[in-house]
Amino acid sequence: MKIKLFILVLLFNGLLIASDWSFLDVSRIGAGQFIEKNPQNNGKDVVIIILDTGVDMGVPGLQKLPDGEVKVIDAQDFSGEGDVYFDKAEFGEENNEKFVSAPGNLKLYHYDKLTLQPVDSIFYIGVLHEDKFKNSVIPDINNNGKEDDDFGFIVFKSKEGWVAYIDLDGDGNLDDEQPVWNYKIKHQAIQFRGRDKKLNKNLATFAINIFPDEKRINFHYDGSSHGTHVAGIAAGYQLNGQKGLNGIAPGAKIISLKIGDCTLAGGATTTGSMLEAYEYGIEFAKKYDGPVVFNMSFGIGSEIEGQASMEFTLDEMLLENEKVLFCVSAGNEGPGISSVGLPAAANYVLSVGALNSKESARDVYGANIDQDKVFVFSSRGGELNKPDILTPGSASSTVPPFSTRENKWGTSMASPQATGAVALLMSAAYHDGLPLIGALFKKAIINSARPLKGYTILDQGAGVVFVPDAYQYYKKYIQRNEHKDFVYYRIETLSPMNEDNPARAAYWRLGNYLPDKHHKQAFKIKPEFRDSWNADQRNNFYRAFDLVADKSWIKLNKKSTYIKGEKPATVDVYFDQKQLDEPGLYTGKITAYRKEWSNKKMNKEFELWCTYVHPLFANEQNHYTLKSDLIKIKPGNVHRVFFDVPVRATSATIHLFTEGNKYANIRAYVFDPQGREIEQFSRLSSEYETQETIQLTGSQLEYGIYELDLYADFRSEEASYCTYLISFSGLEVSPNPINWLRMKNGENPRGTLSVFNYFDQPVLCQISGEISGWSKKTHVEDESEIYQQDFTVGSEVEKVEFQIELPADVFNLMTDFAINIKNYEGKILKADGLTYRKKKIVFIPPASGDYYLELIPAFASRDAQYWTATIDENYYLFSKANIIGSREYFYPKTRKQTSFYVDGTLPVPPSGFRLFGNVNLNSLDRYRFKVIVPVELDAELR
Ligand SMILES: [Ca+2]
Ligand SMILES: [Ca+2]
Ligand SMILES: [Ca+2]
Repeated sequence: MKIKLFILVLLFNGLLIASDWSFLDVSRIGAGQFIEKNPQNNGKDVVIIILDTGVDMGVPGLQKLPDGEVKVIDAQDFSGEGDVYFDKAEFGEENNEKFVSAPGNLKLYHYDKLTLQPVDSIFYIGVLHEDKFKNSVIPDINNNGKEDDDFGFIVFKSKEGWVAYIDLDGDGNLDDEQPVWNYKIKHQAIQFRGRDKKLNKNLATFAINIFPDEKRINFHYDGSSHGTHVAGIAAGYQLNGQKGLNGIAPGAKIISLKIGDCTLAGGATTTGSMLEAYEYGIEFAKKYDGPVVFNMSFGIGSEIEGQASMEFTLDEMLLENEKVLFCVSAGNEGPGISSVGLPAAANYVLSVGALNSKESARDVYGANIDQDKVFVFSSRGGELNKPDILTPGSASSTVPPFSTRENKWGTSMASPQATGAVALLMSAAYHDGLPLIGALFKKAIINSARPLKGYTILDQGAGVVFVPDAYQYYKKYIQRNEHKDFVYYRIETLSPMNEDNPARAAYWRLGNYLPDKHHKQAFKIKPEFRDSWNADQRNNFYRAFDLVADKSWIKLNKKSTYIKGEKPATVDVYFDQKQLDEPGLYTGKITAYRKEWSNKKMNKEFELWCTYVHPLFANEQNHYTLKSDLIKIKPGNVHRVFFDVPVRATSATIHLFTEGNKYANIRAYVFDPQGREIEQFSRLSSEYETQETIQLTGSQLEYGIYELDLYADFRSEEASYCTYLISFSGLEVSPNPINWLRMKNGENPRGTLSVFNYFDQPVLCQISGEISGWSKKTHVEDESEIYQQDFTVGSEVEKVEFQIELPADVFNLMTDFAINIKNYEGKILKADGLTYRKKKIVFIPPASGDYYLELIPAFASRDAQYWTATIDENYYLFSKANIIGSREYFYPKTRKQTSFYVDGTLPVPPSGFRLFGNVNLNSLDRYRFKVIVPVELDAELR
């Protein structure tokens, strides 16, 4: 009977509801089916709080709820982007026309003709200069062809409260304008306008908030389209005016909390903006008599997994506010493992990875994949038991009118799917009179998720969300009173990869070593009690679990365990090395079920994740060369290769080859031992690039296990084939760096090198190089909100490269770190930001002249904003001085001296700078490698 009903529902859905709209897929997670069955549980009475770049409440799809009421009920800006300050106005009169004015030239006429007047005769006046938007994508906010309009406004306290009149058409008159209130009072969406009505199109929507105590008004808007897109996925209703084209929870209301400044790259957060937005949202949730869920499609890379300041704060907030739940995008730093971002690594948030569903792949991208895939970019777990789940990570959704990018992919698109799912569950629970517990919604979603075949837990967590099942689980949890006795679990275990910081999963990526019988790995499972529990409840807490490992190589010291009071349970494990002989990635988990119930997936309490990376080893037996057989990769799949960097290796070269006439459309990614991508774009194609080489040397090569990921584009029609060969060299060069040249009048500058070949193969190398230009290193210690460094580019300079590096523990305090290069008109010529603690930025100046570099750290909290960094600036000259060396054999285990000279004269660097360049040892044998030795010449050392 049940099976029949299920089929009927599916057919019914197919005919009538939004499941056909695969551009914004609401079927894959069962949201469409859920609403079809319970139309009142469509998110109604739930408020979704969106922390993003702002939400454009004027676009079709975000204007109203199914019952006709307004959808976006509040809009606040914590980024400071839309702040404008005002002052007390003066009064004047000209040709019998009254005006108020501000110091400077601004005059606003006809204040006396407004319907509302101040209770105390005091007007405040300010001006929004269009110039403020010069670094945004809409520098002409009223579309009149000019980018220097001024929009004056007045603010005063009327008998109905604080109100503003804004000269939206910039004509200096106020009597053609309407009174505007704080957005949440009357939900007024406003637009600036030119005076030619035909040009009043594609305008962004603004909302205001007045802060009289600070003499500040804020203009909230979405200048990037990211937040509007996210809002449409979570809760859009009749997108583009189309009946049936909805987001996941069309009945939910939205609050937009803007944390990203759209004039910074990627809409970066600013100091405190994320935290203040969460605090505002929590205050709202406390007062609101209904369910609240947060979405944050924001984040950066994790340097020390799960140990960032913002992550601790989010976990604390969830412990204190058990009604709510935060959904966070896992990050787009995949497909390497150990790449889940900050703050998605927070323990108690729901971290969401991105699914590429068959239907969306077909209808949005015209791709025919054989099954649902995890999107290649989706961040993966490692030291962390994250991501939690998957939801579709691509969509065509709402965007502001000025934007044409309605199609986007990213975990940013997946997170609002999960948020919408939570909203549906909360809406149903609320209408059914059930208690609302964020952690139990999370548990229901995770336990009912459906794993995707062919993927590890590090790729997908529990798998794909399925709302109808999640609701059955939630009801069951409430029925057995889990809302009264649930606890949070904090899992701690040692991770040697994480130095002295505890990890949340067993993660072994250290070559051959792994926990064995004699050196077991201890997991501690600590209960974290709800703030509302008293001492007795804490002391008397007792809970017992059955432990079940899903892989036979995971060996447990016990079959069950318990927690009593605050004392953690401990579980020791080791890995059976005999079963881990083949190189590759091994993942498995131990699931803990409540002892009093059956070992069904509904009763999962927590999981202990185990990972062992068995790399390929290069050594004398294989002549430090790793060679693959033919590899076949289906469209949308990733083939992972882990390789260990042998001791004494000074370069690693990855060669990729297509095979005969076989098809290939492959993108290669390389991740360092910490899971950070090495930025070297590499594509292998049977049509164009039939061979590719990736060189790792110098600072890009460290000891440890690298991950090479070969990804076949999901839009390909057929499988891709390739082979790889990875070769290492053991040429140790001294001095390193080269910091001295012999200078003699009438002779070329000369240098000498000593080379020792540690490996077992003779190599023939051509020595060459260049003096590229001049450079300077600056150590920054700063506390200001913006750090500025001026620089001058002469006509001899081709490009400037900045390398910015922060200590890991400093990076951990941040939510973003924006980087701008500006000219002295304040125009941003290059905008970027840190994903991890290091980044290289190349600036090609449009002309010689003066510029400045701006570093804008965004700290999680407003206290403790001290930071340090180093900045290397390298000026590359148009005319480089070539370094000429000889061709040399380097025999195994022997040292050899060789020399080189600079062809021509050395450039003269400005004072305070030194010359830089490099000497390369290019091997001439079949598998070319390159050892790069930096040259750094101080003026006095030449
Ligand atoms: Ca304009
Ligand atoms: Ca006007
Ligand atoms: Ca990592």
